[in-house]
Amino acid sequence: MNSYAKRVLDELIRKNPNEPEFHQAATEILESLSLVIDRHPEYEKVGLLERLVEPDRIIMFRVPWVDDEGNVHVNKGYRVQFNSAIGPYKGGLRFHPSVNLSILKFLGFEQIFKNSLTGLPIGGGKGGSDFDPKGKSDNEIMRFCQAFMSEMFRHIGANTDVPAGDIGVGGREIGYLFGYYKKLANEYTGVLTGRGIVYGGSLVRTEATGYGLVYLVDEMMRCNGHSVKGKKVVISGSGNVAIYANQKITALGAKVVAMSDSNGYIYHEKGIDLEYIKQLKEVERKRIKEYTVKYPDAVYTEGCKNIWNVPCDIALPCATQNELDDNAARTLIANGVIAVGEGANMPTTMAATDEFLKAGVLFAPGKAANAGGVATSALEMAQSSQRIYWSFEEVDSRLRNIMVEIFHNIDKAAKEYGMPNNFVIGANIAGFEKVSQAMLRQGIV
Ligand code: NDP
Ligand code: 2IT
Repeated sequence: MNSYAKRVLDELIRKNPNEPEFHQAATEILESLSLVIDRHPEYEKVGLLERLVEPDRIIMFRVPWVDDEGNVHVNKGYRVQFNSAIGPYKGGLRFHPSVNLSILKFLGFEQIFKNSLTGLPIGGGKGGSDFDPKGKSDNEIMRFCQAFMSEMFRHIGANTDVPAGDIGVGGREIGYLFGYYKKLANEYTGVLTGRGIVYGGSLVRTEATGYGLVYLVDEMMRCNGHSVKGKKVVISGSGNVAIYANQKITALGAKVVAMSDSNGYIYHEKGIDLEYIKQLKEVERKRIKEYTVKYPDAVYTEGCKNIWNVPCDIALPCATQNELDDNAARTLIANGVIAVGEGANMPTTMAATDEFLKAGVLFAPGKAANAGGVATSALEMAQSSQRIYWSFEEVDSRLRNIMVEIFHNIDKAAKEYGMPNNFVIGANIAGFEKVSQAMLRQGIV
């Protein structure tokens, strides 16, 4: 690693102990950027990396709310405003009991480079809460969202910071959050994305991350002499990203044979019935285990990590960070996997990523592969500012073009730096380019 990058990483680890996910994301990115830093000694003179790894600000707050029985609960709320060099802070909100500062800093840091890769003017941020939406009534969800927004509203704005969804935050939550923001701020602006179509949202935003993932994987495979058509696919997760990745890759002629939730996974040799998954997960909010009630020929296995034992040509991890380790990677490789596309953020451990790269598996890293969600959020912002709506076809075709362009940009960067087909390095370098230039020109801020 370049000595300046190494010093910044060592300092980061020393100053931010107990943040393993943030260390992991920073290590991968700073290692990749070493190649660029070697060519640009001027970055060190202006402390560019020190400023890049330190968030602009972190907002932490108490979220008190009352459940249906009248009991008072207190959760932690966060917004990490990481970098605004190329646009207002932009990134999702995650509601999950595992949420802590380390996870939100890793997500916010990744978001800077992802958002830059989209080619659109958006900075990097992330937020959320350790609140667990599972098993809560709609009224409890609404009260929690209102309590969360009653603090967050003073820190966000259509030109300042524009949150969206992530794990545990979908259309229902965005609706409650937006309603309360509007009431507190007394303004109707595009302050959140992922809004419902009837109150200012964009068509395709719901499908965007999953569709975008498949557009990028399809292009990566095509450029390397393969096709998605006829391939066997395993997708982890059964949330927003997983569902629409399944829908698009199935439409392109592939067969999805396994999906999961945090309890376990289902294997259905005939191909997963996605409409039934949508009914179970989006409408009834049930466990994936229930799939076997309608399809007794499908097999349910307890424990989500073992989903990677299912042989496949394409693996799409779409659940959460570090869900695919080096053991799983070796199993997938032994079973002949051709391509891996990260729908989730950092689902593959560093050791697993190394296994894929060593084996010559086509590996699309999350900050490129799942950028379709935030890219379509930026298209939602553009429509909101102009107070117009684009058709489904218009947004979908822009999304597809953006994903194809991202693939070619990361491919080009990888080649330029002598690392062909290493899209991890390609994505980190291509994402850094615009942000670093913007930071240089804006002075020491
Ligand atoms: P959802 O909440 O809609 O779905 C999450 C899915 O992942 C569920 O099936 C959930 O299972 C599973 N899951 C969550 N946590 C864990 C865990 N600790 N172990 C195993 N499985 C888990 O979230 P999304 O689909 O929106 O997000 C999935 C991933 O994609 C995340 O990494 C997110 O950051 C990333 N992403 C999302 C984007 C978006 O636009 N939504 C954009 C880009 C990336 P269960 O129901 O049991 O909890
Ligand atoms: O990780 C991500 O890119 C998201 N959760 C989507 C963020 C957004 O602002 O649409």
